[in-house]
Amino acid sequence: MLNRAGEATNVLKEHVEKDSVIRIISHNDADGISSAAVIANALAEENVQFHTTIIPRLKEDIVNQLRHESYDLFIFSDMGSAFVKEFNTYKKDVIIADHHQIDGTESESNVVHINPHIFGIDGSKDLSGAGSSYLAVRGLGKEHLAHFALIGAFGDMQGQSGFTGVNRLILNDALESGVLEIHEGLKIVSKSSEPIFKSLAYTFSPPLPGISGDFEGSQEFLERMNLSYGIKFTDLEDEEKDLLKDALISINPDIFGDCYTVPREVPMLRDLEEYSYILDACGKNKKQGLGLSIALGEKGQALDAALKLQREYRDQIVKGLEWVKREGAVQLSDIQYLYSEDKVLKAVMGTIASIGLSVELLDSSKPVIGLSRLHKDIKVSGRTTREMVDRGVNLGKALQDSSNNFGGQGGGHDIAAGAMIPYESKDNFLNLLNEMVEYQLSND
Ligand SMILES: [Mn+2]
Repeated sequence: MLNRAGEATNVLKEHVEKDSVIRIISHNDADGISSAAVIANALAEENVQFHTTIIPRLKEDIVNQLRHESYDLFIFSDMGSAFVKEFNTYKKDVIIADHHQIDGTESESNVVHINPHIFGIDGSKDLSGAGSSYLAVRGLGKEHLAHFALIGAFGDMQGQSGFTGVNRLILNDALESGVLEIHEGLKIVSKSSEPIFKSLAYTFSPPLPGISGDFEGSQEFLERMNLSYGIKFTDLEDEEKDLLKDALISINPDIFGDCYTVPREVPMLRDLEEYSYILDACGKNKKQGLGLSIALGEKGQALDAALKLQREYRDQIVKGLEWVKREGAVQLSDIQYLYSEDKVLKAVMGTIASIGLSVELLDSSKPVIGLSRLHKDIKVSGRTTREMVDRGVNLGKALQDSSNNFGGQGGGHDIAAGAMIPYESKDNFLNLLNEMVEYQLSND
């Protein structure tokens, strides 16, 4: 795997020397934006010209359009592994730095394909797209950019219970280069920018059942301890902080632990996990360019705009979780699903499926399928738990096969995946998916 990344580094070096113009295409989630950031920061430091585009999904028409663009090197990050066959016929060099499931196509000599799955490494937990991207530039002496790989990992829910696999190697790079520090603390968000009841309600990871995503629950929790919920965490007295810490630990011990911080960053971006939430909020609100420019060093107004987006986005998630709490999911024998045509709920469907599982609003013994109607199609987001994956569930495969059956498209990771299906096949699709999950569980 590191050898393969080294091949990519050599290709990059060649193009740096040739003064090539490079095209970067990346995904619009926190991991994808971090992927683009690590590569773009590295190239900018080498004074190379590049052009970055962040897109929600790589599709065949985009792949075939790009081949005609006059760039010397194309880099696809946090996406691309599904299109090796097409890249093989590009007349230019291509680097794929991905971690999604692969189809086994061998790459031709113009393509360097970095993907943990090729090497038997689990791309859903041990390496993110930003991690693959970081490995491609690491050999250019870019260890001081390693934290972007970890921000991407957090974005894809990989660092929340500690980093494993290749992510650990990257963590060591970040610590050794001095860009990152680890210290113990309460892992609640926006300690110095939001009133404490919101800090707690906006803390989704680690999950605080009864508090995460629940303003009322959070206020009641604080009132029971006689803490004034309207002030900021940083304004609490030391003994109040201790009281709060003990009460939170009794709900979820993971709430106290290692915090990963980049001391040279502005306060708002200092915590890696919060940094990933900000990029996520930018991507989800179609402001991926804003996220990328922040990651490339822009501050001031860009940060204010991102903070506003983040607040709106968090309020949408809270609204979504309140809806889940009120309505619950529709149960089939082996899956459960959420369906909405509401604009706000549709935008956060995948997120509330994940958080709904982790804060125990949803039954964790069945995968959750979030369905959002988009005109004639339905966007499908599937989420499950590590326990279900260990019992045989592979949502990436199930969503790919079931959506293909109705002329749709899908795929992703075993634990989290997505698809797009025609609206009219909704019920048949759900029944087929249910059968597939049932089959996966009975045949493991
Ligand atoms: Mn990713």
